[in-house]
Amino acid sequence: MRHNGFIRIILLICFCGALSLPARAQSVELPLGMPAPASPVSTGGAPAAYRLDVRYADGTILNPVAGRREPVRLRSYVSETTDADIPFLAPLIEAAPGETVRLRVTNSLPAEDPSCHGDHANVNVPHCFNTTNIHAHGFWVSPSGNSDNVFVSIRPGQTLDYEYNIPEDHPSGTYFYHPHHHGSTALQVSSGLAGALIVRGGRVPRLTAEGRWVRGDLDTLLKTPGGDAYPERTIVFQQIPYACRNAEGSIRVRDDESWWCAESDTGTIENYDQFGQSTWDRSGRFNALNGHVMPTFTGAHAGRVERWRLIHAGVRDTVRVQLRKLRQGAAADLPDGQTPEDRQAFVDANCTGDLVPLFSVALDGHTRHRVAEKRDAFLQPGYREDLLVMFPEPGTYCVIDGEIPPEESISGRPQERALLGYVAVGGTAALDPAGVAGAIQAQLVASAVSEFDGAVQDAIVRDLTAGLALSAFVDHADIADSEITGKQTLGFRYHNVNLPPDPPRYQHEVGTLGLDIGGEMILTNSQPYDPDRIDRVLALGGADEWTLASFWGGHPFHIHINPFQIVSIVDRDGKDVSGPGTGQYAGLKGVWKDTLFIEEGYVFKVRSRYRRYVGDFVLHCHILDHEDKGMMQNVRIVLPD
Ligand SMILES: [Cu+2]
Repeated sequence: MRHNGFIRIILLICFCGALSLPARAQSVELPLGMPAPASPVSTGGAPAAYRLDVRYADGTILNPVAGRREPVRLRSYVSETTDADIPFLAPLIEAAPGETVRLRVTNSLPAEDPSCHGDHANVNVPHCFNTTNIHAHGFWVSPSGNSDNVFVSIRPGQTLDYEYNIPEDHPSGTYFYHPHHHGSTALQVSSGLAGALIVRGGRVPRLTAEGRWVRGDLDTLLKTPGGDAYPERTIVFQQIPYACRNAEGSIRVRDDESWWCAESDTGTIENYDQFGQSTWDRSGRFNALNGHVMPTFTGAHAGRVERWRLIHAGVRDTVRVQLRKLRQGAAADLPDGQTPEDRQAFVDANCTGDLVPLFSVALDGHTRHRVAEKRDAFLQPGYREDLLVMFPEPGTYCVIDGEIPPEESISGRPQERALLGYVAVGGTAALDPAGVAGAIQAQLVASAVSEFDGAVQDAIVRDLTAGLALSAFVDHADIADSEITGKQTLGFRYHNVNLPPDPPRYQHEVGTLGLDIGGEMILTNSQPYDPDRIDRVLALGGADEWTLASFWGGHPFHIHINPFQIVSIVDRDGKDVSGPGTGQYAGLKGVWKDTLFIEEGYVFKVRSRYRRYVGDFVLHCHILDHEDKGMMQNVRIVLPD
């Protein structure tokens, strides 16, 4: 949010008392950079399961501007390993292809749920905030029964045992879980009900007699010559828009509409007035990384490859991860400036090193065709990205949320550069930053030589030497023109359905695409969600080409169960921006994903094949309050005929 100087002076005069600025807040050290793993427990004669208790829990979240940790009371997944200080970070769950993952989810939220009373004739008005369920985001499993079925309602006092039968041929990779009960999804996910879900695979790639790949898991390559997995950091990004309310129940706001909490307040998320286009900016909250605002990740060594698994588990901010070394002599302070511009000035003054190159190996859990060297990881809500990171020399590095132009951000507003945290890097290596790519390549080749034999080793080394190709590890075969059996079109919009002087009431819709008489693309059949309507019937065994567009604002498209392969992304000037280059879509051509930001005015083509699973599931916008308000469709996969 942009303030002029006058407003800033007023702010300082009016709110110094309320803010009570003490000494600079300290950064929390996170030695491993992983959420605590859940531990499976016996469930009374039944097979072991991970227990997740959905309940209110008290914790604190650092607000560097207020100079203190602010108390919060949020709906949380509580398990045996929950850290009492940060209960809103759900435990990490790991699984393997061929395994059955069991989650015993108990809803211990209060039965008395005022949001569930009254007339809910309109299902697209948020409601029933204490009713829940679970979605395994990105999992290729059955959408029915007690598998990845988002039509289930777990009401207060109820328990459901989920079972995900992960097929033998499920890709290994980075996924996440969160509630998906229409009407309360955004409120619950934003409260911290989201956790990392990692599938680890040990399938070694093989070559057929004809010289074709039987693909293996990238995990089998990302090992040191000693056979240990590269050191890992799994970083869950959360945006928890807690608010404090006055006696009348309104959010405490300053004259400029920014939010504040009194020292005796406890922040909560109890209403959809905490979600909206400008609310994240006005909230003054900060991204939490594994439950902590601006933590310092430790344990890194210069010249050593790490695997970072980034998970965007928030709903209201676009995050553009960049790494730069902290200026020599600067302290790793937490910026506590009153405005985003003040805090950006801190980043610009202190995080002055060159951008550390990042090497992207997977998106949304799916291994890329080749390693992509880049300078930022652009994370929209629901995205995951796996990176190889090598710090060229020891020292402290800033983790930065880079500047974002309005059309590329889900808020539709410009975002200033912000500090997300630090990494403390030890060791003695001193690489020229331009030499990092060569060092990563050498490490991967050494890993291949150590892990694989014979013709497989030769082919993988050849691949890595030729532009870091990963052909032996790509999970899905490309969808060729000849495989396409049909077409789907989809458009998002929201629009004001009340005329002045009524307050704006926005209707959130999904439709199909058509052409007007002038040949311009238009939205057709656009409607808000109807739980009783099946919007699309798809044939098992088929493969469709989808054309996607947005007609007001940008919206992250997410579809459950089957991922899609990106064919082209054409900008407003008619240029395909999914090839090599810079920007959030660079290098996406041919990549598999399950969530994709549909920027307004662009045309997206993706392909998806419908394999193995029949049943009903959903597609929707991953700005989850848009989903709760109707930007969702029911999809059914049936046997042909
Ligand atoms: Cu949306």
